[in-house]
Amino acid sequence: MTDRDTIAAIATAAGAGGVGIVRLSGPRARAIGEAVTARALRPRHAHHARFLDAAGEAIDDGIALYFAAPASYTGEDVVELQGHGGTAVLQVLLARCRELGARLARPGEFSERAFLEGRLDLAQAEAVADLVAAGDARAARAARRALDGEFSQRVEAIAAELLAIRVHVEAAIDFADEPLDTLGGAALRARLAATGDALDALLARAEHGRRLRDGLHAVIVGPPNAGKSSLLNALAGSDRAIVTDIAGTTRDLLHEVVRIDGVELSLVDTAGLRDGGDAIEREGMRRAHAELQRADLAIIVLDARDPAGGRTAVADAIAGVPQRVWVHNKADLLAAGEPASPAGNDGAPDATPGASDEPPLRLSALSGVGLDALHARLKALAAGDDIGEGTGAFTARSRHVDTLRQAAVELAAARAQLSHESLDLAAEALRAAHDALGEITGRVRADDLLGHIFSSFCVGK
Ligand SMILES: Nc1nc2c(ncn2[C@@H]2O[C@H](COP(=O)(O)OP(=O)(O)OP(=O)(O)O)[C@@H](O)[C@H]2O)c(=O)[nH]1
Ligand SMILES: [Mg+2]
Repeated sequence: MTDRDTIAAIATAAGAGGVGIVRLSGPRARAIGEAVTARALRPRHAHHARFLDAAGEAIDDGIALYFAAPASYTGEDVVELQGHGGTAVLQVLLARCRELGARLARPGEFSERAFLEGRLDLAQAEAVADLVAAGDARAARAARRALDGEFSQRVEAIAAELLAIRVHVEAAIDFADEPLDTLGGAALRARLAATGDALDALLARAEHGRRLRDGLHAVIVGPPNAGKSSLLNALAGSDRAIVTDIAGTTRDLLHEVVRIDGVELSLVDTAGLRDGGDAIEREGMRRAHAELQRADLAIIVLDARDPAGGRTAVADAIAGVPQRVWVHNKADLLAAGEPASPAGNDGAPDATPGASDEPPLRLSALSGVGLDALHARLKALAAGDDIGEGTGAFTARSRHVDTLRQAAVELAAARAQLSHESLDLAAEALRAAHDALGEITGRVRADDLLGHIFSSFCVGK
């Protein structure tokens, strides 16, 4: 890539630090590094040097490293100047590199070049950003696995299988007079079914990976006055939400990120759901419904003294939410030993949604009694006990989940077409599924995808 320019950026975080790094990549990286240090740079050798300005005055002194293409992060010539980690000194050093012909790198441009040079595929490059941004050790481990290619390899394995199936189907089209079964149709269908299963399994793991990356998105819902805002405050450990005894206090959505033993959870408090209310309250309820559409988890808060009463108000709203935790709040108001509601009505929620949910947790947001059990349940859900650490969880993004889903839809279509002997349509659906998988690793590139992905990176990465 001789027409590429040379980019430079401060690679370390802003602010004072022990060490600060200016990183260069591109055809002139070595020449610029040698001009700054006034010495020849050997590949993979630590040179102690003074970093000089145009007048030959020392800006700083430190270590210069040179990685010759293609054995570098970007696959191009890379130079790292490691000096003292002060904002001003690094800015001066960076300015000197620009004087010598380097251009300021855009966010993510080093990783973008690594992708373009074939050092990383797209999912791996995204994992670099996810590793940098990981908020807890689990997310960091999972991003590391994605960066190591665990996710990409699985995607590519399914893509390779699809390619083989496509070849078979395309070949069969040329023998359109023959029924497919004389051309190995049964084996082909079985192979397609197995690939579909593998894709579904990968989709489930990618879903899990997306939760690891983004944290579980939990929405607190329930009838007015049940104590939703009180529960948000109790989980957040601070008075974030306004709490009053007036039904209809909360009108807007309130977002709060909480950590439970290092596991991240994004919580949203919502307006109580009921019939009627004024215009503002109705808008609040509309927002609550909309937020539930993208929730991983609904935390349904009911008054322990009358849980059945509130349940119907929320039944429709939570129907599409994948997971639910039922909370019977205000347990402190129950007389000692009193069942939470008339006998027989306090077991697992009876409404159709959630028939398989765990039994409700009885607690008091006010006193904190019973919160431990809720913490434990939320932590288990956020950590995704369904897929244990041992099986090698990896991070994934919504983009990956959506694309895998799209591939699964196309694959299902291909299976249906194949059973109707519509080989042309089956081939078309298979191609679409194959292309969708290619978008994950970047083998197939949508035009604006790269810019969109890399612009969210840090500068210098
Ligand atoms: N005794 C008792 N009172 C509680 C408990 N939780 C909340 N409350 C009280 O119940 C009232 C309503 O609490 P909120 O947290 O505002 O209820 P909400 O569900 O957010 O209500 P809306 O925003 O109006 O939908 C307040 O007076 C709280 O102090 C609890 O566990 N025990
Ligand atoms: Mg409220």
